[in-house]
Amino acid sequence: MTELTNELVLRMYRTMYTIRKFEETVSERAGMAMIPGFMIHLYVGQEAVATGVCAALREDDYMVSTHRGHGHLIAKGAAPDRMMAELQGKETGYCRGRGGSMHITSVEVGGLGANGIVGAGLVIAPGAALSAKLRGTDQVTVCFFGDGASNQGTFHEGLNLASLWKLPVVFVCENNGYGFSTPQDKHQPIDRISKRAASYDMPGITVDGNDVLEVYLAACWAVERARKGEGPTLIEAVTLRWHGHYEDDDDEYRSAEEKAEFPKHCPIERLERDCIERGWASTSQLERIRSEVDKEIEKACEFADESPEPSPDEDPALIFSGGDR
Ligand SMILES: Cc1ncc(C[n+]2csc(CCOP(=O)(O)OP(=O)(O)O)c2C)c(N)n1
Ligand SMILES: [Mg+2]
Repeated sequence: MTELTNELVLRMYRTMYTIRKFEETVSERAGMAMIPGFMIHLYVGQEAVATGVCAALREDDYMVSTHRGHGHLIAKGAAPDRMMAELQGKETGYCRGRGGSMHITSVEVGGLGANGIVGAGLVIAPGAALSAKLRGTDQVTVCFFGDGASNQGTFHEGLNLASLWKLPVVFVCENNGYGFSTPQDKHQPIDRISKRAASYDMPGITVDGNDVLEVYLAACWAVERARKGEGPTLIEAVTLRWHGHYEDDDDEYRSAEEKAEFPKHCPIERLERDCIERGWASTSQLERIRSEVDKEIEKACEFADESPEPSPDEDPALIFSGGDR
């Protein structure tokens, strides 16, 4: 699983670029009022975290997401066309247009839901892991959450119980340095969130969240521990959120100088450099992947645009029960 083959590295490159392209397209479409809902939180800049972590998972493993969840779901295997349709509120979307950006879910790929409640996933993930344990499967649950969420009471509840019961969870804190407009040093007294693992008697590690290979290797280690019944791990992935907290955020709490630094840490360009330097892929191979993805996202937009709106007459109870009440 841990072995870095050319095929795996290129798959991760494709995933990161797909997330970037999807999110940039969503940003454009949000600007054109094509995405209903009042807050769209984008994952641009953080692609290496979801990609590296989900590459370490099996298809039947679970993943619990956040309000910034598009990248998580794509990395877990969701199709961009059904995702775009969901964000545009169309009947062909993953939740038939009723979930939208902040509640998009695809159980078929192991996604247990994006969530508008900060920190909610920290108590959902141990539940999913407990279910796997009781059913005697070796499925692992990954729980993504932010630095802001690490101050919620659910952080304590989730990590405490998961450790006590040795549940197969990998807690992945995406430390992008901000909880909305509040910088990390104004919302918690520590620098490294991974330090908190010690009080739950679980391993805590900090990785460079802009380096997909480092994220992947750490995730493989944590997933393997969880699968073997050795319990949870806390991984802190230090990363950067390039866009505002949400698409209409004026983002004035960050200086122009600070924002100008972001592209220098681009996880996609970083992997491109690694690929060339280590001979994993040529420039033209990478270009081909990018143009294939560009076409895929174009098609996803066409699919979403041409899909029907949900009918307001339909019984909501039928929708939420999957139609077989
Ligand atoms: C329980 C709860 N409190 C507050 C909010 C409002 N809110 C939405 S996102 C957010 C910041 C979350 O920061 P972080 O966990 O670091 O995630 P990031 O947005 O940086 O990805 C806040 C306070 C909320 N949605 N839910
Ligand atoms: Mg944050």
